Amino acid sequence: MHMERTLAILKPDCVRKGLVGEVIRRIQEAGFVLRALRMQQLTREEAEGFYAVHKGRPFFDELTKFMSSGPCVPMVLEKENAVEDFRALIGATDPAEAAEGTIRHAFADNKGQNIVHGSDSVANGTIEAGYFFCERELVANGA
Ligand code: FUP
Repeated sequence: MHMERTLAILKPDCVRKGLVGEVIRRIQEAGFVLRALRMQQLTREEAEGFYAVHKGRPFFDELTKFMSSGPCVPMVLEKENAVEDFRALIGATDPAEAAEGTIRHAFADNKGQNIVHGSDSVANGTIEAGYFFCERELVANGA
């Protein structure tokens, strides 16, 4: 069995809507193990750094303003096939296109404010986890 890690972020809209517990419940119910988690408000610069691949895109300003607008909850999740399975659990970027039963379909308002982030590849999962957590913050036996 090959364990994989992904970086998830419960975005500021998730926190504002009081959905942190409900979304974590769904994540754990789907078999993901929490290896690290904290609440943190990103500065605008940190949000720009995290989303640097989208720099120059028309939605970049709105996205980084939103992501720094309140506390978020970054977390490192572990599971077999974590990256792909987590993206299936959260659904398409645009909640209007997200499948029924997914987290974004249930809770997201629009493509910009879509409740949760999930890494899009194993390589990016490692890079993104490192953006938020150092190795000693990852617990050996998560929940
Ligand atoms: P995802 O991998 O599903 O988070 O989506 P992307 O990496 O394509 O986009 C990252 C974030 O940019 C999204 F969560 C929201 C924002 N975005 C927009 O606001 N408008 C778009 O057209 C595309 C993305």
